[in-house]
Amino acid sequence: MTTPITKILVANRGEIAIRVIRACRDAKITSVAIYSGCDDTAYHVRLADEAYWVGPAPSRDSYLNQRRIIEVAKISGAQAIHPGYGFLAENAAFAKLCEDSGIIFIGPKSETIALLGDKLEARRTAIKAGLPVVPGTDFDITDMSQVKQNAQEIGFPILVKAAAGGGGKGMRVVRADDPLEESIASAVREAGSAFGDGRVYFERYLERPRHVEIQILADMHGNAIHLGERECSVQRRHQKVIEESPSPIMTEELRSRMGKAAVDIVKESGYIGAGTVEFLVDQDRSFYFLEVNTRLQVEHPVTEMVTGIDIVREQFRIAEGQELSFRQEDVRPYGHAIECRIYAEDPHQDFMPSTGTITEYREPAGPGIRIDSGVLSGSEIPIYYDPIIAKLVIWGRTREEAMERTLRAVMEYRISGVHTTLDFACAVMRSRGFILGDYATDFIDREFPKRDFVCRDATVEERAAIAAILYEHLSRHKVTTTMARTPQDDSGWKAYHRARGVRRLNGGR
Ligand code: MV4
Repeated sequence: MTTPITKILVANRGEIAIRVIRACRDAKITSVAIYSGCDDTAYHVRLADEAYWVGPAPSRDSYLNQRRIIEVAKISGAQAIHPGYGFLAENAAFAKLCEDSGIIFIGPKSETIALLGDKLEARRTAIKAGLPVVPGTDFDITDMSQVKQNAQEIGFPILVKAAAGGGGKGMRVVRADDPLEESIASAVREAGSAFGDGRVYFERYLERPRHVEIQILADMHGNAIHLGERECSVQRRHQKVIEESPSPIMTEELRSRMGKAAVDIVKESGYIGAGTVEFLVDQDRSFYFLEVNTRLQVEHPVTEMVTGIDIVREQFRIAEGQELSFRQEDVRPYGHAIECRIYAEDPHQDFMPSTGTITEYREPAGPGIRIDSGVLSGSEIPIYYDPIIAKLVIWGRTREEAMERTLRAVMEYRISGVHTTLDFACAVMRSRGFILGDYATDFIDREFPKRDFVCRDATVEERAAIAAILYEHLSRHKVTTTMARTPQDDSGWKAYHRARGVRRLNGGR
């Protein structure tokens, strides 16, 4: 039984709202945007077929305003809601509200979101499905008299995780000589105040793992397949910064074992939709289940670039009740993709958020380049939301080609008015660890302990501006140089070209 979807409400903003609106247009589905008080001229609003105001700028009044969003879906006649990522994407109560209102939530069933959102339940489900898990407890630690014995059985260092946590929230490393009971008690208190749920469990702490995740798709007819992996070890405070596929450590054999494990937990949990199964991979390439993300992820384009599959389009098909349009054997990754997340943050100031107006915005282009961006020249970066500006996604036949193109694209990218993480992406592409593919979750601390990210080379225009200023300075101070002012020449460009002239005539760059 299929329900054709002709109109979708996109309950998000920025680049991901635009990504989903584009998929709607490709599928000939009418798109409905929602926007907050500070987003009335935002690009996602302009691109959608219709747009509705949902509340003032703060998220909880607008993009998290569940009742109002359901009301807009009803008023506009949208049969389905796509939540994007963040905001309401993994909110089981919202998925339930959609189900109860007769609106299709484009994502797994509310009960699946609730099950897998509890990290301890997810771990139990993984164990039941036969996935490898890090040695640890499959129950929450409430009985303090058992703590010591549990910890000793697992072996130090242990990692205390909050059942209600996830994505790195509510974790604490406890080493052999730390005061055990006190550490647990304070982890429980922290989890209680952060999540309203103080349940914690133990895992052995792996010291330098890689973070590798498997994209999966499952339909309502019992078909479940995987689309290979994404390597996400370049992270900063549990925020991914650069992702790539294939993982530099992947082999055909490991991929097929990890892919099977991902499909196994999907089947065990009755999962329907697109999702991601996260794993830690040890130095000896042993892999362990971590958690399941029940949403479309920021980094999904990396997989789209190597598989040629439009994951959002597949989400629509699954939500309509159609069967997946291909089988596991039809998925054949080709080439290599790298994603750089471009944030409005200053990498030279500890990644401090940088808000304001984008005064100049120019994207790179060329072979293998895809940019999912949420801004235009003149766009404001508000303080209220995730500061992602764009995702630069690069494809090449080989990892080397993808890295070369990434570096070239980063150099070409021009964003003025706010600080961005472009310099950081450049530094990563030039780093030893990344070039060799030899990196783990401690990459940033190991490679850049002093946070001394090498800047991009100045672009041609920037060099011309520098030359013009230097030229002006030298002429005012009557310094005689080869760039001294001549009567008919008041252009920095000419000075710049003259300074480079000899090499140019010789055919150099
Ligand atoms: C771990 C771990 C080491 N050992 N679990 C962080 C995010 C959350 N999904 C789980 N995380 C980790 N779990 C065990 N048993 C190390 C991390 C971890 C991490 C994982 C992926 C990417 C970056 C990370 C950075 C610090 C810690």
